[in-house]
Amino acid sequence: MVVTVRDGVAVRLRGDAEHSFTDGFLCQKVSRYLERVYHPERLQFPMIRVGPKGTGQFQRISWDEAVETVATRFQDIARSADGPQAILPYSYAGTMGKLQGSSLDRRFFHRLGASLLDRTICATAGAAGCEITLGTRAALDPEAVIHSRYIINWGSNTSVTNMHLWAIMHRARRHGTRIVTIDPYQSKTAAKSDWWLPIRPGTDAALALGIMHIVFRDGLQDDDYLHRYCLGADELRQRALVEYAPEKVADITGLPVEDMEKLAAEFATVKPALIRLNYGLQRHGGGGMAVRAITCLPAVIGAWRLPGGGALLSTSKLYPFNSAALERPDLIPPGTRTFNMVQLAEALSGAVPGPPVRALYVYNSNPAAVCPDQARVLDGLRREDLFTVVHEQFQTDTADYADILFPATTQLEHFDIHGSYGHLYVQVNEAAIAPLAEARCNNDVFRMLARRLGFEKELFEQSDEQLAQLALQENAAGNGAFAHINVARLKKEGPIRLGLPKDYAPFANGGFPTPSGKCELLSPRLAQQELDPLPRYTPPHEDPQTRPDLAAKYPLQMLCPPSPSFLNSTFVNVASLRRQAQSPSIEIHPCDAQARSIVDGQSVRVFNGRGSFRAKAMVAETVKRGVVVTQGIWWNKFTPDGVNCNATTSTQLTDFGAGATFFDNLVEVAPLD
Ligand SMILES: Nc1nc2c(c(=O)[nH]1)N[C@H]1C(S)=C(S)[C@@H](COP(=O)(O)OP(=O)(O)OC[C@H]3O[C@@H](n4cnc5c(=O)[nH]c(N)nc54)[C@H](O)[C@@H]3O)O[C@H]1N2
Ligand SMILES: Nc1nc2c(c(=O)[nH]1)N[C@H]1C(S)=C(S)[C@@H](COP(=O)(O)OP(=O)(O)OC[C@H]3O[C@@H](n4cnc5c(=O)[nH]c(N)nc54)[C@H](O)[C@@H]3O)O[C@H]1N2
Ligand SMILES: [Mo]
Repeated sequence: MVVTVRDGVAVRLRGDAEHSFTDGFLCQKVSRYLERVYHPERLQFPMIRVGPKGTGQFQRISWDEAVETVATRFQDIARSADGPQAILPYSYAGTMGKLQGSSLDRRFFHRLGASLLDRTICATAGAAGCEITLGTRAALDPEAVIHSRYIINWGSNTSVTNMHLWAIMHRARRHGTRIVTIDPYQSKTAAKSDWWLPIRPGTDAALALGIMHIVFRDGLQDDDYLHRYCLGADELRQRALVEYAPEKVADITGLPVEDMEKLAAEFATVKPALIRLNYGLQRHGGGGMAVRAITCLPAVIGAWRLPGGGALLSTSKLYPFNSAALERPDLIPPGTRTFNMVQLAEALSGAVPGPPVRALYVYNSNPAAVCPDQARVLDGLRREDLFTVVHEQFQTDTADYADILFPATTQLEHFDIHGSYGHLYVQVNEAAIAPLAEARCNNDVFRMLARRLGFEKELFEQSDEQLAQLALQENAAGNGAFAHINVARLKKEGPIRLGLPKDYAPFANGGFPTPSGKCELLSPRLAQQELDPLPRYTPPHEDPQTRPDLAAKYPLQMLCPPSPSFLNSTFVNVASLRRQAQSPSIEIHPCDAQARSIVDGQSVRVFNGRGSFRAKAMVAETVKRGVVVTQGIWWNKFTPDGVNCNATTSTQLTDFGAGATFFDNLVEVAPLD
């Protein structure tokens, strides 16, 4: 972003036309970022709760008072019999900057001896699935996608969630590239693709194995690549041929055999073929295994050989940031317990062994809106004996439950350094304007708290620029990608590409960072854990085929991806974007609507055993029969009945990576009025 400042006021914000990857384009939300910065409801001062918990009534106090209150309470808890592990930090993606996202915060809580947080709400299932097969995240040079000739968007709403990559796909299309989307929902991406394959939710691993069956049956595999660079090709071939015949896969996935035959033949013969797999397909009980199975496919057909061929999930691992130097995990007291962030409901209800959680410190996150099983999360936040600190830009649903509320800076008001999970550039984020009113950045607040608690100066009295330099000292696995990058150059020149070759194709000649050095189609590590060493289909937790008991009450599979107008729950309070998103809705197939006497535009109740929320029915063939889709993530306070879709989602975890299963959710829909 390039910001024009006049007399200390940001007057214009636009994309950086010199940024090689984003090419000057901002998505519609971020192009409205100034409306957030100067929003009349920005939090300006520290505040203390004056009304009952959750009612959002606060009174202004000074920073000194606020810091003193928090530090005293943390100290009391740390010195009590419960000890510091009764304090739980909670953060995620508010800012993904290396400094304001994960540096002094971690140091502070490690030094304090607080409980640890496993940040699983988004990406860990896919990370674990990739790790098993490839030894790292599935990645290739996103700029090389211009060379891809067959592109599968698999559980990826690329045109919305990753529009800069979509622009490249679109350019590739001018050279005849075919774009396919595999998604139970006719997302914007599916609608703009050459072919939409409406798969049944949570069954992607079965489809991947079905494709392998056809490839091996018809001799379309790359035997040379399999022989040189893969482990377990024969075993995988047997598994696919014997257990995943197209007819069986058709029953599981709901896709016709002819479509699978065509997909497999095209994928294996049009070169280079790219699978852009993203997060949608991970949010199911078998999400880790699905990613493991899909990331076997490029090796089977040798797609990694050519630039633009292979699979792309995230480029984050290509950045050798020295996270350990920033976060100092060596400060963690041995034996410290870890909470899974998806299970905040359980953490706050005392279901986890050890001392009760008596203090919660939330920053960069809005759990009251984004966490699953919302009713139980809110019950926890309502606990009178829980001391909750929230550091926020706005009075979100979570901020309503704070005891102490700190005002946070926006991206325009603080310094940071950024990698990416969608391209290969490093950049610094310089402050364009001074912090508004009394807002402070995350690191400044941890510096103040550390000072008050008497923590070591050498740990906390480092400037953000010094921390940025530390971040660029490559970690142990460093590959020289930062060799030519330093803070001074970043400030002067803007975004700099990692030191990786043009059209970087990491596995063109094997070199997988697994223990065997090969693509592990068969995983000795899984075998050692007495798990199935080969990819397989693992049904969702809540699947009508395997849970007919549950489906008898709640027959519809509900997906709840973010709305194109919002960034998870960020931007929901920007009026122009909220108007665009209209109101919570639920898309339902005409047959399913008719069976329930639901007409288009009608108010309905969506519910299951965990909770319910109101939405407006949109009757259309944009969803597969048996599937409903609601776009999130609304702030509860902007919905008709004060709860969003996470009232129905569950805290069950994925098979690998202990990730969230937001889209693995059986519900029923009933007309209102
Ligand atoms: N505009 C916008 N962009 C964003 C975000 C945002 O909130 N708004 N969030 C950012 C973040 S944090 C993330 S993690 C990424 C997410 O990026 P994506 O993964 O692309 O986004 P989602 O919309 O969550 O999921 C993609 C698609 O997966 C489909 N899907 C759901 N279940 C299944 C399944 O079982 N199989 C298959 N094949 N498809 C399935 C959904 O219908 C959806 O259309 O986007 C980032 N970009
Ligand atoms: N139903 C459903 N739930 C989901 C998802 C879904 O698809 N469906 N997606 C999941 C995914 S992929 C993700 S990544 C999570 C995201 O969950 P969160 O990480 O909670 O993301 P946001 O909802 O964007 O909330 C981030 C908050 O951080 C604040 N913030 C921004 N910058 C700063 C800062 O510098 N300092 C401080 N202190 N605060 C700041 C913003 O104002 C915002 O309120 O949600 C998950 N929840
Ligand atoms: Mo995410």
